[in-house]
Amino acid sequence: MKYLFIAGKWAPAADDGTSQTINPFDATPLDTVAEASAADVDAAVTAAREAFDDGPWRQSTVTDRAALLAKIADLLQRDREQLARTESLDTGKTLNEARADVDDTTAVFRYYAGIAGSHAGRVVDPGRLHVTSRITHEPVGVCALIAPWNYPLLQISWKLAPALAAGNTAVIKPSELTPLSTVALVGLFEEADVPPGVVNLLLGQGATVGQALVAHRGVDLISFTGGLATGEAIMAAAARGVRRVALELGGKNPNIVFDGTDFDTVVDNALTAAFLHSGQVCSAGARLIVQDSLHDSFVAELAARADRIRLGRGLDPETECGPLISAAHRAKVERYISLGQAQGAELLAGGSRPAQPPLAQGFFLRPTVLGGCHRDMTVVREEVFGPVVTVERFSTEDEAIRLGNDTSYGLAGAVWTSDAGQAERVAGALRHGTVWINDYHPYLPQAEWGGFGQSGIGRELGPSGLDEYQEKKHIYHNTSPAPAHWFSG
Ligand code: TXE
Repeated sequence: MKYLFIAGKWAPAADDGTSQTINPFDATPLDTVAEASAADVDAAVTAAREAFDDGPWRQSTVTDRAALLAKIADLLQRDREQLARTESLDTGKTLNEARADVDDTTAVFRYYAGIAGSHAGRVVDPGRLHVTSRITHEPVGVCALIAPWNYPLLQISWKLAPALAAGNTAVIKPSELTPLSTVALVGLFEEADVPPGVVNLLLGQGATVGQALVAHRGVDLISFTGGLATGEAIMAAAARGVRRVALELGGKNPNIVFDGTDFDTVVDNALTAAFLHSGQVCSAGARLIVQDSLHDSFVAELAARADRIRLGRGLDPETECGPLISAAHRAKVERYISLGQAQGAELLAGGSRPAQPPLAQGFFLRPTVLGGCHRDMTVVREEVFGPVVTVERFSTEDEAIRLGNDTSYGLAGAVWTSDAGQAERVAGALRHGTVWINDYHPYLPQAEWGGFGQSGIGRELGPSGLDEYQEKKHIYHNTSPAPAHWFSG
């Protein structure tokens, strides 16, 4: 049984509500989890509010906060194997990927521990005598941090580490589908003696617990990663009271391949771009855009290799791709595949569920390649978030750029070319928050991550990821006050 963590204490829901978390590999129950009530949401926000307004945390130094984050990084590494196992069971992803997630999470805590003290305000030269002027960085207050199910541990940490580095308090809510690694992370905070109320954990459904959390007027800032429709609803909720909001809402990411690059390298990376974690990645290279002269051989090899991807249990070292997160999500992905075919796409690989046991019990879907695609197809325009890659073709550089930018999203994209000038031209022209040249998927804690267009608002990671959680205050000090003489009376 997993509990809520409010004001430094683990507790069941006030009304004793619970739910089950499910193993997507075989649809069996994994654990029972408290399902927070409205009273719990209020208690968590109140605890965070009191810790921010009156608790010892407000008096903490940046050195204290950096030490806490560094301690969490150490504990994450101590528990690496166990955390990776938990994440793999809960999400279905491979153990290797889950280990990489724990390492990336550790790196994020270390990064913000490192820059917390150096990301200070500044002294301003006011250009006049008897005045000193400075900009100070201050925490925003109580932060509601809401994470999705594809990278549970990592996504919450991209928010929590900078929020705490800046001196905020937090109420965190993982996805109801994958709460287990976040519960473990909060356990590490407890072990590291985080003061009560600084980190609070709510568990439960988005439509009830998430919604009550973002509507709560004790919350000063909401940071959310998830789907577009939910992001729009959260932005509307944040408008009440003009609360700060940061959103990461996924993408429809172009992966542009020019002729002349090493064939095997590009095919191999196109598979990783599209099918890592069964394509349930906000930056997945789900939209392949391939130059005419290369197109046919490229697509044939891609489809052949997609067919050979080994599906299985995340904990099995032979597995290359796990299941999708839920039956409902798989059904949504399947609808996109059918719609794509109805609109003229050609099914070149996958498109069906594996029939053999034990995979037939879980939420598996075979890696799917759709050829002959064009921009008007729904499957090309909307985020599918599954193991589905669509292939379009182009002939000129201008056409590739036009296609790459022909999306209402703008999270990430890649260009593969052996021409350095072309690489820079295309990367410069793409309207996406991250552009990879001759690579796909790597990111750095030091480098900003976020989207143009409807991929979101704000940036995570890098110094901007800390800025999100800070107010900037100008302090103007007149050291020799005198009458202003605006009024004579
Ligand atoms: O996510 P939701 P869903 C995309 C992907 C997917 C679609 C829907 O295309 O198919 O989103 O996925 C909480 N107020 N991404 O429905 O609903 C919820 O409990 C406050 C992209 O699973 O956005 C969970 O913690 N919170 C993506 C979190 O929001 C609410 C990652 C995400 O759930 C809420 C995942 C509400 N009204 C899906 N409703 C990415 N950007 O990486 C839900 N939640």
